[in-house]
Amino acid sequence: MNRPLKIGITCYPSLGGSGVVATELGKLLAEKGHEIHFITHSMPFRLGKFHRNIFYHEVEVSDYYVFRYPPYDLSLASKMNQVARLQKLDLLHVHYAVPHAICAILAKQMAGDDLKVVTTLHGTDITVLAQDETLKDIIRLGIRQSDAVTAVSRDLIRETRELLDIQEPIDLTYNFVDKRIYYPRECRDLRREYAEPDEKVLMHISNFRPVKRTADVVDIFAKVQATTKAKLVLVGEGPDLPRIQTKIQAMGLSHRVHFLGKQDDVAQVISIADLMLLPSEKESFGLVALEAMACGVPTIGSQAGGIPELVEHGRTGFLSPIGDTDDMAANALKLLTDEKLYADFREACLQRAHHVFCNELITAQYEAIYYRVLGIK
Ligand code: GMT
Repeated sequence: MNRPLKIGITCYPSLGGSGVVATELGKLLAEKGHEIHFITHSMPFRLGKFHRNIFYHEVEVSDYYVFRYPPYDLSLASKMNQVARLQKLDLLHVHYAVPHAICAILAKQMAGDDLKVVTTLHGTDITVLAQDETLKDIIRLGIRQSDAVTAVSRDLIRETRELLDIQEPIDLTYNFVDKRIYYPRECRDLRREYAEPDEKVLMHISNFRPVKRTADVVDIFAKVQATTKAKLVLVGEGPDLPRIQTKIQAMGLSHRVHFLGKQDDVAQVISIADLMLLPSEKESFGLVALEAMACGVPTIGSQAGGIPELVEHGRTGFLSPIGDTDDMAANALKLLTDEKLYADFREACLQRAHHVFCNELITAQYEAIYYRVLGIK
């Protein structure tokens, strides 16, 4: 084995799939003997208990009275530089291009060229922010100046090239699940709290932002429950949630829907589901569909972004054009009413999640990238 590395990781610690992937990656790298330094504005929410080899450095932002806007980006860059020098970091691995890649580039300018920068693109940093003319050039700079750039799907690589005219290589590193955490859990008691034994459970987990098309989730469910006894379990919070609650009430479906709010241990919750719904408008990967897959739960979703790279249509789920809730509901019913078909899909889900998107494989890909940028053979 090559020598253990000292790696600084920056991510959005309290938010979404990118924070989850960055934190889980840090934990796995630490288990393999690398020294991991999280440099973030608060403790990453999935970090949990004490881990040997993992350190947390909080970014404090100056609130000096002349600043109209506290300069978080500059404080982060300074902290990255400080930690890099004091801890003799080999590299900074930043998740999300803005502002993290730019801050890392600044830190590298302060710390010296030996400090390498690896940037992972997760989706909205490109698919939404790179369309904003005020941010486009700075995102392009962050990508071009990084020593390596990775993206979580082929589709995201394609979109990055198209939107930002990037010619430099971008490594494909799919997201992963830790199979020690995501597997079909025994959940009979928990399931009984949400559904009768003869009812199917459809689930949606997200940040309830417009790109998730949560109104489609409700429409799919409404069509499914018209012919099959079913419950809908909604997990997460976000700006569209109140609108969705109103819609559910107006459709007379309140007694069939459970709102669980934000949950940390989604592995436990997912295991009660028969189907995961992911009808997004944009989705560079769709981590939740992978988490579901690893628990043996097929996804009914849209063909957006990177979802087709993850969910094999007709094997581990069914994908339809964005907004086609009739087709999505028909696919859901096809699976829910055919026990043999469902069992085949479930088995295919477990195989695919544990073999194609497993933690060992993807962690090793990241390690190979680190050694490559450091020139270690
Ligand atoms: O889903 C979100 O909007 C949150 C966002 C994030 O920054 O965590 O998710 C993005 O990164 C995830 C992890 O790589 C991907 O699984 C999501 O598909 C991606 N979201 C979008 O592309 C909309």
